[in-house]
Amino acid sequence: MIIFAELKLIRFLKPQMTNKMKEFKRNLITCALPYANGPVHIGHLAGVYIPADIYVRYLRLKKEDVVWVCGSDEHGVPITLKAKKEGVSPQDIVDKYHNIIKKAFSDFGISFDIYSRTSSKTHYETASEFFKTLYDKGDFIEKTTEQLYDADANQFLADRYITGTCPHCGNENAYGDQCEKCGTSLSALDLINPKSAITGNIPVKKETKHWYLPLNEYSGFFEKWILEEHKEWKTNVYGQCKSWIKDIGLEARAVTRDLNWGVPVPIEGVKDKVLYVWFDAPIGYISATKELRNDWEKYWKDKDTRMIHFIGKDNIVFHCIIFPAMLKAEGSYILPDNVPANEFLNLEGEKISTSNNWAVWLHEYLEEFPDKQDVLRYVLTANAPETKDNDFTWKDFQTRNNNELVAVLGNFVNRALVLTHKYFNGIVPSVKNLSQDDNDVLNKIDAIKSDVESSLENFRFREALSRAMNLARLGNKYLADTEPWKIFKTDKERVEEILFVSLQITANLAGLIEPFLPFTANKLIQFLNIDKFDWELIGSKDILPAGHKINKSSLLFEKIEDKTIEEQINKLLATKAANSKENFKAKPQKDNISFDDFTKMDIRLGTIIEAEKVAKTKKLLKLKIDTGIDQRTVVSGIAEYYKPEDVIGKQVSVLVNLSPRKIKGIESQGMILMALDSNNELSFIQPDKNFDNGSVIG
Ligand code: B3M
Ligand code: ZN
Repeated sequence: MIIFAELKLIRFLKPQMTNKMKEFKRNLITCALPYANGPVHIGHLAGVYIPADIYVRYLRLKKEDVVWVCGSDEHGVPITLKAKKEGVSPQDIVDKYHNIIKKAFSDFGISFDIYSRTSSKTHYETASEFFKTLYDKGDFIEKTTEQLYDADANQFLADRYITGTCPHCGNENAYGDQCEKCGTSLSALDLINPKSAITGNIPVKKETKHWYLPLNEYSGFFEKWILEEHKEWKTNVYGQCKSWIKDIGLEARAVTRDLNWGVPVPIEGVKDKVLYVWFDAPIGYISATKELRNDWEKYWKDKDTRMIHFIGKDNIVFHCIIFPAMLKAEGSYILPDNVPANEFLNLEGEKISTSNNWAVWLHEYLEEFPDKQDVLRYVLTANAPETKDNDFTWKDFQTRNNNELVAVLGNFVNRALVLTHKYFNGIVPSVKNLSQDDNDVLNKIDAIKSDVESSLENFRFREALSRAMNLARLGNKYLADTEPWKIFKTDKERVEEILFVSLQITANLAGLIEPFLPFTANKLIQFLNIDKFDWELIGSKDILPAGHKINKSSLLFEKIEDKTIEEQINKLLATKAANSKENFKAKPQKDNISFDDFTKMDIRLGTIIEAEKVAKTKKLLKLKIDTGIDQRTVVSGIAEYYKPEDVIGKQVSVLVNLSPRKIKGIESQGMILMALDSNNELSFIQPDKNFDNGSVIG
């Protein structure tokens, strides 16, 4: 092993630091606390945890002071609803999922400094104290209002206990706190046609007392703090804040609920009320920091700390408005410097849905692709929903693995290492003087590093990754241009130079890709037989000194075959089929008709005796049918469901007195009756015995 601190470094111009980076002494990074009511999926990773992990790993490599906190959100109606559904206690639910989530994150290299939970003792104390401070200072408004109540369940219906139609977009399945379709945050009383999620009852109204945070009093503050002073926030984030502050308008928000699962309201004499989950959950960031460090206050109360919240777009209002209002009201805390929220990731064109099992679950992915954490990290970063919703497809997963990770990164590294073993016994060759071309190539490393830095510092992780991959592209091009395998016999000295340069690129890659692909970076470091090194060293031309021995290597990535991808797609298709079956709702009945109307239709049994595809169409089959009356031609739109050879000989029901119509130039004399099921499958209507053709149906 060699120690880098002892290496003589060749210094280049340092990339420009943003002013932001200079102003702060330390960083506090938070990630949305996932509800512990289910496992985590690729949407969570892509939207929040991978970008944050990249950012934090980068800061750590730069030797910045950084603390990264997260944990499970264990309160709120999503938990109690799930417990009810599974017939267990809320505590059972959070215990189960907290552990599953924590393990999934750690398996994917998500390197939180602490992954805590909001059921911890420290959190109960911290959240209660926080509320009490605001209460004692008179920061809340106490109000008795009518709220929705389910008399059968004997319970007030807050947040997700109530569903109804969203007043903004008409989605019939909006929740009492939020419409997941248009992303609007709602209050239960806004919903049209509200229904209890417990009993399905139409709720009644009943009076109850709650404590409200008067957000309206903070409008002026938010206009200045966000709209004037944080114009650099991502457009999606800034835009949503602006719409809240200017268009929707800030109103007082209740921060307590009539529930029995959560942090009890810490006011003497108040019973059966808890803190609203969105009041206690962000305080979870503070509790987690307290659990992690004795000097936690430095991270929360010193203006030299830069706080950044990584979240998904549905959490913007809570992190940009409500939590900052709480912090401001309390008075001793800092506010976030940035909130780089992402949009949503869809799966194969459809919204990821936990209830419909329309997701790629992280623990399941690892069962099928063990040791391929970095492939998923790569694909989810390259395709991250940074500025708009984006789609994860298995095909894209395969293409990016095969064409980028295998063909670019893996290919370059493998060639550099294998050739070094083959020609020089795994020893870094010594070189006398490099050519201008060689120096040009090595000088580009520092330029690529600066590009990556500037993308990372602006939270543009897709761009950062693509720029980091430019170093592997540079290496590949260099090997393709110099072709050492062709000249080894004639010009060994030149090959020494080429491999020296290639090995320096490989070593630089090990540093540059670490934030994105930590597992791969670790492998590279082992192959190269070096220690993990700081960001500062990236750009150096001699990370690997001449004479250094590298280890044996293996392939960094392997090709993913079509068959593997098909299996994943089939799994999703099976989910889709099961969902449509479960969600199938028969169409409403049509208007009544008279008996005479019905008897006008002449429906007979007939047998298909000939069948062929109608040329230049996808859907049509031309059939000859023996109707018992005659043999006639019927054109039918069933070609996507049946092959011609499969329908010959089938007895079917035919409407024989439908006026003939020309379809694609063929006269169709009747119509075959078909049934359509929940999965859009078609089926013939057939007799259960073999009957005579021409038998009347009616
Ligand atoms: N648990 C909502 C969510 O998972 C919520 C985040 C809390 S962050 C303080 O989207
Ligand atoms: Zn809506």
